[in-house]
Amino acid sequence: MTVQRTFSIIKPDATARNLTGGVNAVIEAAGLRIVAQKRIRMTRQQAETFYAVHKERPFFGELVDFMISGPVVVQVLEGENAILRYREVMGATNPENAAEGTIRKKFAKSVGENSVHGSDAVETAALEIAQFFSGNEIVG
Ligand code: 3AN
Repeated sequence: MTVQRTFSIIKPDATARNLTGGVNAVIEAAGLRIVAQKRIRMTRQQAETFYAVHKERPFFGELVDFMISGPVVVQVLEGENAILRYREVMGATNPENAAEGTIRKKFAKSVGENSVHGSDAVETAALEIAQFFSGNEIVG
């Protein structure tokens, strides 16, 4: 059994529609525990650092503008195989391809405004968590 932590963001399209609780209900029903959570307004610098791997992609500017357009909720989720499990729970990047019952199928508006982010690997999860939380803010 591998208990992991992953980093999650509830994005501005979801906070704008008052869906924080709706997203959290899906997360908790999937057996993931929210061990840290805060609502913040990301700065441009924070968003550019966070999405640095996508810097050369054509949608980078649009993505950063979107992520700073409203409040987000940053979270640490803990559970068995949490990284992969949360990616299953989120569903495909494009909500048109997302499976029934996933967060993106239920709530996402488009491939850009897709309601949630989740880390894709152990290394990125650790880096992303460290960008937004100090150790004493995470209570498992
Ligand atoms: P995921 O969030 O499923 O890991 P990535 O890593 O391919 O997907 O993309 C990161 C973020 O970039 C997505 N969550 C989405 O908000 C945005 N994005 C991806 N593809 C596009 C696109 N074609 N147009 C606009 N935004 C996009």
